[in-house]
Amino acid sequence: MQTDVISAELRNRFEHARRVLVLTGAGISAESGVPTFRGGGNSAVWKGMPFDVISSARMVERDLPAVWEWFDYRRSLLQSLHPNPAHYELARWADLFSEFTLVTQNVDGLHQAAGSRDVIELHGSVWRARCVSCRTSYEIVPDKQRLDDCHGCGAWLRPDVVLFGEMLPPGAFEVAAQRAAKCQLCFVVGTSALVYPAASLPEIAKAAGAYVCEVNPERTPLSTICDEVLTGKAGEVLPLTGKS
Ligand code: BJW
Repeated sequence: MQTDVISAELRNRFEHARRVLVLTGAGISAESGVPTFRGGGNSAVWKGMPFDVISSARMVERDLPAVWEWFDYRRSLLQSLHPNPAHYELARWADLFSEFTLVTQNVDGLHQAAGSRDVIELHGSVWRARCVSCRTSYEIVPDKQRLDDCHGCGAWLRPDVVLFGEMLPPGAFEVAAQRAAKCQLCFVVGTSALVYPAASLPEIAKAAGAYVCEVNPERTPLSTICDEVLTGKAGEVLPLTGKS
């Protein structure tokens, strides 16, 4: 990847922007070895079930143990994986702008592992469990047995992730949308931009006058509204922006 993929216009905006928002998706973790859901013409499948079946509110009601098995498997994969240069670059960006907002759809915790703070997790985290009744949240610690039941009320625990047909965590999207409406520069990194309301954030930013830039090896439905599309892998493209 050549450094000239970053236009002079983008370099200039990156140099002078004060409020920057980045929305990330599964593609930013692909170079760490985390499988994406879609992309490359394929869709993730678990034991013959498409991911939008196993990762659905309906499946939590019908077969919570199967849902746990799917997320236990994903956590076991993550234990041996590490952040990649894209995660580290975004962690660095927090110190470059007066207001930097990192919004992720990812549930893998790799932004935090790279040092990012105050990450807005729109779709929750595989590293937490949540009570189906009182919503108490429990951290899941690597190599330690996770709890099955809530200490407080005794109800079942479920993965603290946002499945299809479920509401996002209270306030998370609202804060992200406010920041999107105020940002001057918006990056959309490694997302197929098919899942809403997350995919509306760059649309909000664009409508409010921000310069919107996509980083993805493939085009997405958002590509047409972006001011710039950087075709490539996040771990190769993001470190080229060049502000220090
Ligand atoms: C690289 C790369 C590299 C590869 N570098 N890039 C408006 C219209 C239509 C429908 C709706 C709507 N509003 C809401 C809906 C319903 C639904 C929805 O959006 N459906 C659409 C799919 C049609 N949304 C919801 O249900 C949401 N809830 C909601 O809206 O609540 C209100 C409500 C409730 C009830 C009824 C109605 C409304 C919740 C969505 C939750 C999504 N959950 C999941 C699963 C999380 C748990 C788990 O991990 O299993 O979140 S689905 C899955 O998709 C996961 C992801 O976060 C999400 C987005 O995927 P992402 O990140 O974009 O990944 P991929 O795999 O799709 O794409 C990877 C990309 O990376 C590709 O483009 C590659 O090219 C690229 N890539 N390598 C850079 N190296």
